[in-house]
Amino acid sequence: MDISVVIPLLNEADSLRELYERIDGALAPLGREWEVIFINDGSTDSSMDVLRTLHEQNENVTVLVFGRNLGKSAALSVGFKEAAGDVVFTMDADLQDDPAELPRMLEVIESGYDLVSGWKRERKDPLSKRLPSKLYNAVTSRLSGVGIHDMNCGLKAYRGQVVKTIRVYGELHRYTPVLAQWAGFTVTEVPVKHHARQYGSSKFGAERFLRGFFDLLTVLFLRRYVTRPLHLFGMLGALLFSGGFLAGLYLTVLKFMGQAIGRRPLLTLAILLMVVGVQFISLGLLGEMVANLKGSDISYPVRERLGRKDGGLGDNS
Ligand SMILES: Nc1nc2c(ncn2[C@@H]2O[C@H](COP(=O)(O)OP(=O)(O)OP(=O)(O)O)[C@@H](O)[C@H]2O)c(=O)[nH]1
Ligand SMILES: [Mg+2]
Repeated sequence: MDISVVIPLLNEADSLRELYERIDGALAPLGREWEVIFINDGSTDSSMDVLRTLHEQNENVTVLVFGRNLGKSAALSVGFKEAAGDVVFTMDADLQDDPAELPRMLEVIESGYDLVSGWKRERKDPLSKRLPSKLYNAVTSRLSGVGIHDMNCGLKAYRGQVVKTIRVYGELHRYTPVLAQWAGFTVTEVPVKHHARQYGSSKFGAERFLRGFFDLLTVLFLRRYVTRPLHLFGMLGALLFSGGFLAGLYLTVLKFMGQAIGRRPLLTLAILLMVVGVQFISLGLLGEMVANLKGSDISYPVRERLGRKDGGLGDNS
């Protein structure tokens, strides 16, 4: 299979047929083998009827159905597992992403990149959405070190190996470029057309930005400290504890020199710092226990593998 298009959706009945037809219009002329994988994530409208018909009429349509709404990350995750393409696209189901962009993104992948992210340079969204999004993207790109403008664009292209390597769960679908770059894949972006929503309604409100930042914290933490939590918490704890210890020492000296220290605010601070310091260190040790328990399960992304020619043990090609 050359190309897979993975489409997670929630209540987009009015868009689906047109979406498929336009993907067909964009990919059929390429003369490649392609498939579309819809993931119906607990839709309550007539999306399922439309998908059933599409599946009956077209051999290259796969539909995966969740019994209830599990979220976009979960949908992408099963879609990625199902995808057989050398190149895997993701796109929104609401026709805001333009299927006509697919061939161009394919070219960029084939020119040697592992992930190409769409960049909605001219967004057809209200200012109330564009502004926070700008801020969000600036911070994310700063902290993650992945220099793209539009992290959360639904339209992306991946080399097949990328989607089999990165693990998308929780709400980490916003950060696939970060996950991919950290796994050693090359990431770039291309400006794409963006259309205003025609049918149906928006599913993500302003709360997405807050959640997004929590997820960024997760991503940053996981990347640096998942195998060595004591390095973070121990360092913090040691710092706080030493501060408290020094203050306490200072007060002890004063006490021996005959001063009363019982009413000094510094005494309270010294005690607070030492207690919190010890707690941070304990937290780090607990983290180490967790890391140790799952130590053998942590998977390190193997970028490439030149195995034995006879296809010996472990050849998973
Ligand atoms: N699998 C899954 N897909 C979802 C969920 N929520 C939204 N989607 C899909 O994700 C895509 C983007 O959602 P939208 O609601 O269009 O978000 P948006 O584009 O930022 O908002 P609008 O500009 O108002 O459309 C659409 O294809 C939705 O069908 C969900 O809970 N699960
Ligand atoms: Mg949309």
